[in-house]
Amino acid sequence: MERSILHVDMDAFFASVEQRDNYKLRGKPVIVGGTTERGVVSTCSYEARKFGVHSAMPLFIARQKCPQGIFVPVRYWRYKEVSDKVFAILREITPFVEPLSIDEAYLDISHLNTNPKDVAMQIKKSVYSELALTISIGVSYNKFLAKVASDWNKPNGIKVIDESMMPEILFPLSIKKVYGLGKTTVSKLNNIGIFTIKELYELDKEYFEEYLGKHSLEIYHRIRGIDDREVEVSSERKSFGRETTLKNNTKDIEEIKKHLLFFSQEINIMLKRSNNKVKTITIKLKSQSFENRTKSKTIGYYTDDVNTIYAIASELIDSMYLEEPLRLIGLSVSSIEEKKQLEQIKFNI
Ligand code: TTP
Ligand code: MG
Repeated sequence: MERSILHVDMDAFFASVEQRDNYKLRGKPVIVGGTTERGVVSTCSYEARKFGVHSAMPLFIARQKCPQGIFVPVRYWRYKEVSDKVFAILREITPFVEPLSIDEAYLDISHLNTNPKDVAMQIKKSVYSELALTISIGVSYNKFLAKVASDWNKPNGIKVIDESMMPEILFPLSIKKVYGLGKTTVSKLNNIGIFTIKELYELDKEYFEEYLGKHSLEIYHRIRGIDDREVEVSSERKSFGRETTLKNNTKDIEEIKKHLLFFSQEINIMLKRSNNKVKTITIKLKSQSFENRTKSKTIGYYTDDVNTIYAIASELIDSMYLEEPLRLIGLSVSSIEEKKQLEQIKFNI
C-alpha cells in the first residue's frame, strides 16, 4: 500500500515566535542570536534573509549585511514552550509523529484514509489559528520526498510530490538536498562535476559505490523515489495514548465507543511498531463542565492486541456513570513489559 507521509517545518521558527510575542517586530528584519558580537545567528526572519543573512552566520557579518536588523537574544525556553504546542497539534492528527528537531517532524498518516493534502491544510489552519505562526508542509509517499516538498515553497508553503512527478521534479535540485550525502561526499561529487540530482541520476550504478561508499545503494534508490524508512515512533516511552476534544459534547455511549475503537487501533499500531506490550489500560474523560476523570484496569498479562485493548476500554466506560455530556475522551496504555525495558537499557549502554 502506498504510504502518506508529511514533513512539517515551522517557518523561521525562533524569529517568528519573537515577532508573534512582540508586535513591534512584525514585518521587520529580526535576527535571533544573542547580543554580543562573538556569537552566530540562530535564525532570522524572512525579511532579514533578503539581505543575505542566514543561520550560523557570525553576528558581526549579519550586522554588516543588514545594519537595520533588529538583533534579539535567544529565548530557548520560550521556543520549547511553543514547540510543545505545535507537537500537541500534530499528535491530535496522528500518533505517528517522529520529531526531528524543535520545529520539524515527520508524520505518517497512511491509516487515516483521507486526502493527505486536506490533512496538511488542516494542520496549517490549526497552527495559524491557535499559535499565529506559519508552517510549511510537504506531502509525499516517502520521507525523503516529503522533506524535499516541505522546502519547496517556504514560507507558509504546501507541496505534494506524487509518483507521476518522479524523477524529473528532483533533477534541478542540488545534491546537498539528498538525505545521506554528507559534506565530504558532496564536495567529492562536485569535484567530478556533479552538482544537481540530474547529474547524480545519470551517474552509472558502478560509480555509485566508488564515490558514495556504504550507503550508495540507498542513495541510488532514494533519488529514484524509493525510500522505505519508517516514521519512527520512539520506543522508550512509559505509555502510549490518544485523546481528542469532541466536535460536539456527547453522552452517547456508542459514539464514545467509536472513538475508543479508533484509538485502540492506533495504539495497537504504535505498540506493534515500537515492539511493546502493556497491561494497564486507562480511559480519560472530561465533562462539559471541565471535570476530569480517569479509570484504569490492569490485566494479568501483557498485550498489544487491539480487541483486548478495546474490550477493556469499553468495559471501563460502561462501568462509569456519565452525569453530563463529555467534551474530551482519551485512551492510554501503560505498564510496559519489563523485559523490553531491560533490553533497551542494555542497548543504550
Ligand atoms: P530551521 O527549521 O532550520 O530554520 P527556521 O525554522 O528558522 O527557518 P525555515 O523557515 O528555513 O525552516 O531551524 C529551526 C530553528 O532551529 C531555528 O528557528 C533556530 C534554530 N537553529 C539554530 O539555532 N541554529 C542553526 O544553525 C539552525 C539551522 C537552526
Ligand atoms: Mg524551520
